[in-house]
Amino acid sequence: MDSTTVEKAYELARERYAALGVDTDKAIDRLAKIPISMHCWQGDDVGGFENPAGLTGGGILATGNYGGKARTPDELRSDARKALSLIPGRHRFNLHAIYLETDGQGVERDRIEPRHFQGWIDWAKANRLGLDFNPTFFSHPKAADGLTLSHPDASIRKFWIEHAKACRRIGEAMGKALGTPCVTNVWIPDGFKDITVDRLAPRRRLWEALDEVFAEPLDPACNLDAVESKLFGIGSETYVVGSHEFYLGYACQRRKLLCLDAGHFHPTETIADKLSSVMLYLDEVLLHVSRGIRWDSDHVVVTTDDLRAIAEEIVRGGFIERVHIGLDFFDATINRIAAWVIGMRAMSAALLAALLEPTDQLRTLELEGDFTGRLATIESLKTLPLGSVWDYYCLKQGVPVGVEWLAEVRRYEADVLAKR
Ligand code: RNT
Ligand code: ZN
Repeated sequence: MDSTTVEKAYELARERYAALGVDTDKAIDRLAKIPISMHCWQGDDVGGFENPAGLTGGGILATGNYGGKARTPDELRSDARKALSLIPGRHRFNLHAIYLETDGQGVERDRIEPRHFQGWIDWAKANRLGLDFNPTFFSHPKAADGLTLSHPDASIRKFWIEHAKACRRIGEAMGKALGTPCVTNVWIPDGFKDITVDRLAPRRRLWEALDEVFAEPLDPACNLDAVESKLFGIGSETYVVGSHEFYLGYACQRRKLLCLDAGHFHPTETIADKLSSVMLYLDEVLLHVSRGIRWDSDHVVVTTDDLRAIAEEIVRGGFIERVHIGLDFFDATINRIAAWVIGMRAMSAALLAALLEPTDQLRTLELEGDFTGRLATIESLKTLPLGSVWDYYCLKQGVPVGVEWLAEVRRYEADVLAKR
């Protein structure tokens, strides 16, 4: 797209929004400062580098066999860099413990150290990225029962507690090295497939295990702890130990970040509505922006009403500084770099749409009880020239406009991915 066309369209859009009292220049400046944490696991179907066989032992499942997935840390870094070069803004990268680098040595998960992530830290520093982190409680023989931190066997619990403690220290090291706090997020797959008699004991065990995990105080300037709930999983359809109520209570009681994953609730339940409630009780939250389809919680993020609503709630509530936005999906049926670009760009564009809303005007209508005016105005906003502002933002950020980024992904696919 030639830049004059983009600029001309932007000038008109700017006037259109100005008439509603919205400053488009301000909106794009604000947007440029909102980091989104791009998850490493879209790049290799949650395989990691611990085990050459990739994903084992259940707990999480990626479907599809699209060619060219990253097989080594260097390949994953190269793919992620390619994706980030096509996404406007300055972002973060979100790692799982299984993405460690050990020079071929087997290192058990309760023994991992910051040095196993030095390659990632150096890469993040060179690329001016913040890092976020996750202990990996799946794809492991000690998770084969479908239970980890809530396992009735104390020695298995202990193993996972030590893993989580090691991960917090790694998160701390990442945050310290990069000068921006690492959000270390705990998600466990624990649950039961069928009718569960004692729903209390596993939760009590999880509660106690978490207290051990978090016993060591860490500087919040380096590491922030988050806990993530889920409604059900494949193989844990009847009972999930770490339910929403469980972690909401835990996060409030222990002052942790609550992680809300968009795919982890009933299909008509949206995390957008939860923000204004949980933010009354919590200092900060983590979002796993995802897209649930039937039983799958992890389709590539695209522009849906739900995504728009999440962004609106973040902006309307004044929560930009208190909400850590991360993506969480994995689709192995399409080009993995494209999946990243599509999701990251959709999240950014949704934030832009929210920043361009004449919220005060809508609030006034609502306060005055003019619900007719509220609905009519909201509807009219939907056809405003958001795309012209978005294109201009991409141009200013030096990334391709429209779907032009896809040509670059295809080039990379032919030159690099096809040779793997
Ligand atoms: C699983 C959770 C979790 C994972 C990642 C890989 O249902 O959403 O966040 O997707 O940790
Ligand atoms: Zn998640």
